[in-house]
Amino acid sequence: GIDNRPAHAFPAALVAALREARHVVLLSGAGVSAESGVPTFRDAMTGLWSRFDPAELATPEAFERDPELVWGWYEWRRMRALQAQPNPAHLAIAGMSDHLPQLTLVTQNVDDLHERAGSDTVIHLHGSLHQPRCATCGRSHAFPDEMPNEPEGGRRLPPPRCTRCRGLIRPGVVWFGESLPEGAFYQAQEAAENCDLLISVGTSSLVYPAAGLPHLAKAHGSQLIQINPQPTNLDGHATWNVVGAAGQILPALVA
Ligand code: BV8
Ligand code: ZN
Repeated sequence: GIDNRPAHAFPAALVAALREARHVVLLSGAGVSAESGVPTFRDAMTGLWSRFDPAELATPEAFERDPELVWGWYEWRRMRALQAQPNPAHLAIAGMSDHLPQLTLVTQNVDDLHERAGSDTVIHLHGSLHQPRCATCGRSHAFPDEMPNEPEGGRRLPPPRCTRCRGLIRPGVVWFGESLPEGAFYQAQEAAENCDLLISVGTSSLVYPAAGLPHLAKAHGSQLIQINPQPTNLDGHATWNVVGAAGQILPALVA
């Protein structure tokens, strides 16, 4: 018959840990959306954007100083996310909640590909490209249906104005120096403290306080699986490092 063993042979102890886990936390980063064609955060500076440092643009100061440049960058990223489709990693994660006693999905990503893959409860630690709001009064803003006119080469785009107070509309993401949505981060911490397995997928583990969650889980006795094609700061802390792409590894892991 056809050999239907997963392409990737995982350590038996890892497979057992996943099978026996009561509560799994999965922490996803931009690497999970990479195979959907959404540039990872540190690769989001391709083409004309490459002359900018993402950490420079993803700040309230940058928006204050040049709202049209920052809005143009986010509209380009939103357009890329709208054009993208969930990949096998997102689909495998959506399927995990069906056969695990408890899965808490925590993402650093600002796209909605987990939701579009069928994950129904997604904790967004860094907000969303799809929930813009007024920078002055906080009122949420509805995007027009049609695709953003892609600022092909990173053209400046004037942000829309709030219909209530005429303030500038800003992206619904958490910028560097801004605090994370309290409820989301509290829920993520709770889950990390109570899980018995945390799977960190597709993140460079550089941005805090999100990057602290795997350490918090370990400090509370959880085991830690990292899935990433590259080495990260988490390597020395993971119980298992699975080197590979999320879209290859996750479907094999949950097969
Ligand atoms: C806060 C939204 C204070 C915007 C983002 C010095 C030391 C420590 C901390 C700090 C410091 N100086 C400043 C800080 C704090 C700062 C921080 O951590 N800075 C870092 C850079 C040092 N943190 C903050 O400012 C946070 N806020 O601390 O507030 C405060 C406290 C109390 C009260 C008030 C204020 C806010 C952080 C949130 C910033 N916003 N995103 C936007 O997206 O534009 S973070 C940004 O980076 C991304 O959104 C993403 O969420 C995050 C992490 O990126 P990754 O997801 O890891 O993506 P990356 O590209 O880095 O890596 C991709 C990985 O995937 C790679 O490892 C790659 O190998 C892998 N990969 C590639 N392909 C695949 C793959 N993996 C699997 N499969 C594949 N196919
Ligand atoms: Zn307003």
